[in-house]
Amino acid sequence: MKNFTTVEDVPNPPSLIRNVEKLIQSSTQSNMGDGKTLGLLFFNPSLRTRLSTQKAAQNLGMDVIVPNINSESWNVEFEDGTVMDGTTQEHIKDTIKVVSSYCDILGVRTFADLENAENDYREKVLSNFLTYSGIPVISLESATLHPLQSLTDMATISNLNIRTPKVVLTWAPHPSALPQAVSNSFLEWLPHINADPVITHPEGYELSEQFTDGIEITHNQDEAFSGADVIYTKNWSSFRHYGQTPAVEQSWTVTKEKMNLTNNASFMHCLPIRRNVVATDAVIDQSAVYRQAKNREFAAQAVLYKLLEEL
Ligand code: SN0
Repeated sequence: MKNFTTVEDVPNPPSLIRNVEKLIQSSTQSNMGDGKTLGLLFFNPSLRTRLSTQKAAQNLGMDVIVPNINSESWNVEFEDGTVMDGTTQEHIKDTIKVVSSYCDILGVRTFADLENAENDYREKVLSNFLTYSGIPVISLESATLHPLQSLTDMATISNLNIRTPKVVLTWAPHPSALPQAVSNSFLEWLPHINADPVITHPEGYELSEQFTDGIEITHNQDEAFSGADVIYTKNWSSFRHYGQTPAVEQSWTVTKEKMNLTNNASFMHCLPIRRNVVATDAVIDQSAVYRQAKNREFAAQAVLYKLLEEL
């Protein structure tokens, strides 16, 4: 494996998912990463991704450097050919070339601007890292995908040991516009485990067909929840009316009453979660979210291991 930015970078996704499951069942450490340095660059906030990836690197004996790029560094210019006589001081190309010269693997969290679908979906910022770093790149969430989260989610679902679980991806409310990255990525990885997927969202919140092709979609959340084994909850803004948040009539908040329609389903969410907006306290407090968050460490460890093997 050369990079980890999409499931398409992974030669054998089921095998990588199994490696994460093995670490979930029995965590291990190794000296595979001795003398190697992981750099982590965050252009958007992070708690779990940052800490779990640092911890994973430590488990493999790596050193980690995490520059605070937003507040303690120069303002980064992302546009090519700009006359930089304004507020930006350093071009992204230069940042990448310099930071990668200190590292063996580079992780980066970019962001969706949610204004121009074309820019986001061609991964305008992340693609610079693939072009200029010269070392393996791990996506710590990009404009349109979050592969470390999805790898975690697949292993967490597989680890439930349900033969073909009914897995529901449900839209839920949120006070601001969020990217489609977590949901796109979840759908991109799902074919690599045994699952019977259903997507439910209000009209106007269709995801890109690139990710939903062939999957059952219903606007009736109750119907989707019926008999479900996993309720994977996420808000996203509209893809078609890019970044917009059209009004929704009925309540899509995940409640105890809705969870009662399921087959005692595990409630999953990538966190951070807006309590009593996305789901109620009662749902979150009895959910799989903390297990899921812990499993982020094992997903990052399995990915780093694979990249280290090929250095
Ligand atoms: C991010 C997202 O992609 O939806 C990160 C998820 C791992 N979530 C948020 O930005 C939540 C922000 C908020 O206002 O609650």
